[in-house]
Amino acid sequence: MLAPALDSDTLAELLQTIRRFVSDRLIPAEERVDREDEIPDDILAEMKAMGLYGITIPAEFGGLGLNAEESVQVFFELCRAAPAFRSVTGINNGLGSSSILHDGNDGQRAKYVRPLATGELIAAFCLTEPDSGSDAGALTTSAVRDGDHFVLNGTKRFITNAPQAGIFIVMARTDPTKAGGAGVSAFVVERETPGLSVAKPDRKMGQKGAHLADVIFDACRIPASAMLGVEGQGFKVAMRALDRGRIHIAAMCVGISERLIDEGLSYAMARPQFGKPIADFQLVQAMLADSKAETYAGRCMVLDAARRLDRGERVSIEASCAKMFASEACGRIADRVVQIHGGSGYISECAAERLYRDVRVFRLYEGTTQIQQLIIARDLIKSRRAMS
Ligand code: COS
Repeated sequence: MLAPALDSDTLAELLQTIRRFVSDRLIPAEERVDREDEIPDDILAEMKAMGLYGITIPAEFGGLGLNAEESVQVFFELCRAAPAFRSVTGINNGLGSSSILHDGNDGQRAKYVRPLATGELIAAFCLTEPDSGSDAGALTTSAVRDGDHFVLNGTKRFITNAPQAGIFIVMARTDPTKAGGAGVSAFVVERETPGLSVAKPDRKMGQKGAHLADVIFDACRIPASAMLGVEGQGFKVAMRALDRGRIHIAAMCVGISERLIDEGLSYAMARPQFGKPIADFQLVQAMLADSKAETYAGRCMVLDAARRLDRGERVSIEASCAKMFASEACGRIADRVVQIHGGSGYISECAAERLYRDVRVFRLYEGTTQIQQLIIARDLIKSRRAMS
């Protein structure tokens, strides 16, 4: 059981501080970040000073040390701003630090986790490849042992924060005779390692200011001590990290859905048509009500999944349910909020237009909706078979 780090008053105070920071600093910067495709350095510095790179990282490593239930409440607040602000801190709080904390050794934890918590070091998580996306077990990046080293060759694709990252969690095949996830090992690779290069960032639909790029390994020689966990178990390292990460994505969807509802409500109450605010029309009210109900359901799912994680349960089903539901709902809500804005919602100065583009990726990354469906069904069938 991972106990809460804060008493309820201190948590409420922290959430209030983040809510103010989001309203005063992040939301006013959104339009500029979208236009310039860069988050200003002063905002990144404030986020570091507030501990937002280490929300989930234990206090002994310099993080805020929040348990999962507390962390998702922080994400609900933080993610009322454009998701790029959370994405730049996301791998430090999620896939990157959690792989090292849960599967790394003491030396790896001592070396990497503290600078991840402060944001001095940025992590990237390298699973996807040009020919291996949903079928993550088909990855072909190879890690061939050479004495007390491994030599990495291959390309990783769509790697969030690759342009800024100082360390890369890399899943690579150490045993080419084994198919699928078996034969895959995980490594922590430092950016300065010869043979590692990062391509030009990809241009993309939304989440401007958060960057992704290919990471290329060309005869990249790393010490064998860079392995995370046990040889041949790297696929499971990635899957366990994704179980936790998907709860975070679902929490982001809930936060941004709340924001979208605020935007829709403000516009509907201020915009008169046919002699009264459009909020007084029942067809508009139905869109707001459905959006609120779906967001509330997503919030309950995220909190339940987080509590189970804190109790040490395996949460593959709950994480996939929450990620699938909250990301699909968020897509519907963004669409409704553009609809409420009418033509104004199609204009780039409008927050609804930006957020509509930003949230599309939630149904794609850390596993598409269809992959979440496969995981839920796989685990249901597996547990029924185990009972019979
Ligand atoms: N926790 C622990 N172990 C897990 C696990 C989890 N969440 N999920 C799978 N495993 C284990 C399985 O138990 C199995 O172990 P054994 O071989 O010892 O029985 C092994 O890993 C292989 O699992 P499985 O057979 O389910 O693997 P598949 O190749 O069929 O994987 C999915 C299928 C779809 C689950 C996987 O490829 C996936 O998650 N794809 C999406 C990847 C993704 O999200 N990419 C986004 C990029 S990262 S930002």
